[in-house]
Amino acid sequence: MAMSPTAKMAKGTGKVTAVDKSAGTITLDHDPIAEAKWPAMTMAFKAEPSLIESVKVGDEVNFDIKLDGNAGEVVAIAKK
Ligand SMILES: [Cu+2]
Repeated sequence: MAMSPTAKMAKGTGKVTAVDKSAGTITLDHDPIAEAKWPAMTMAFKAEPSLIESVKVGDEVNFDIKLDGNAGEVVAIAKK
């Protein structure tokens, strides 16, 4: 998959508040992410099915995201 010129990586921490396998998303109540200039918020991220299946609602997690504008894709996620 081609990465856009604006895509960059960031690390974050937070809590899983929803997982949606059909939509292909993980919703995270995340702490501030300096690389994205984001305050703490709850938002949905795209993620591969194997990552979506690796977490459940309520998990406290560390994650890596690929940023593209105001959207992000989770590329790695692990329980704290
Ligand atoms: Cu956010």
